[in-house]
Amino acid sequence: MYSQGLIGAETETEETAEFLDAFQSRIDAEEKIEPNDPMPHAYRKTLIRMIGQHAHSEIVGMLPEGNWITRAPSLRRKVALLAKVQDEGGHGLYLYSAAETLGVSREQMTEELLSGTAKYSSIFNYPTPTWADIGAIGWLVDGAAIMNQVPLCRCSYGPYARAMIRVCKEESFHQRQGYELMKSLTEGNEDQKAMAQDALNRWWWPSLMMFGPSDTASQHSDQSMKWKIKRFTNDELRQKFVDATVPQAALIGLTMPDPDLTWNQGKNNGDGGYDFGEIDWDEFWRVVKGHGMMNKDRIKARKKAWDEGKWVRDAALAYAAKQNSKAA
Ligand code: FAQ
Repeated sequence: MYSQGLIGAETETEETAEFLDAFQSRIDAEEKIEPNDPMPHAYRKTLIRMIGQHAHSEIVGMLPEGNWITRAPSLRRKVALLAKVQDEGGHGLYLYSAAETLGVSREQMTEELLSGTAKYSSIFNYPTPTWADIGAIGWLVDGAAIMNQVPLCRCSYGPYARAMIRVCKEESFHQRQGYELMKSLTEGNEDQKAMAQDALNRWWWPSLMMFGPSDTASQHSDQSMKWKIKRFTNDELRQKFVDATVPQAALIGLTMPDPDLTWNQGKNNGDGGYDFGEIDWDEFWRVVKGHGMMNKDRIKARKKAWDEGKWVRDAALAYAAKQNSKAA
């Protein structure tokens, strides 16, 4: 049972076969499920897990790029980077709000992130040692995020679907600024070109891992597809991302760090697509389980921000309590 008193807080609904069938019929009819609608406990739980992890990813995802705000090479780049990082913070806030409609509190979600019981995207556990990493994140990480999130605009849960519409518009701008940054580097001197290639080499495989385990290993995909939370499987989205991104690299003269990458006309029902090399799943699970290069730093930074923000939360609550007592 999640905290009562919040919008959408779970009430005891007996999950008879009739209730579950009626719920599935609404999903099949493409009706949106709204916070106060009855829903199976497992549907609510899946959404809290997924939206919560998504929110944490946006907030933790501010850190790798935030690392470069003070060192952006021009005012134009600094303004764009500042705006982008701020957008990611905004996405986190919409998503925490969307999760709260399911009856979980933001404090509870944050505690789960800080204690390691809630996950966030593996991608944000890689370091950003060079300026080209900012281009690679925009181009590849935001590019992968868009591929994953555009279908989420049609998610069966209304508040998540609606939050995704604005998020995707902003991610699209982020992707373009990243690609434009990479393009500028590839048009620069040999060192700048090498810096762009090195960033692509380091970010390519982790970007493919963002889509999650392969379909045979994914625990939640089948049920989430049935509930129309997910519209495509992890492998389907990963393939779409590879097919869209490989020509973009070629266009700016960069080489994908995958010797097994080959065009296969037989893929995608004859429309063609790329075969690509084996993902290092050991690395993926290591990072997901907290043993990536930056996991400890990321959680430490979030804990510091949470602890140092306590007085603000206390002051806001005290102010709200005072206003309420005046109104009563
Ligand atoms: N990292 O059964 P599945 C962004 C976990 S936002 C860590 O396939 P599911 C914006 C998964 O949670 C990026 N853990 O799970 C930005 C599950 O564990 P659990 C985030 C991962 O949910 C850009 C287990 O593995 N996007 O980048 C990962 O059906 C630039 C089994 O997996 C979202 O969250 C991973 N990569 O599919 C910000 C989008 N993959 O929970 C700043 C919404 C899987 O049972 C800068 N989420 N796991 O303990 C989704 O679409 C899905 O949740 C997936 C995973 C596709 C991520």
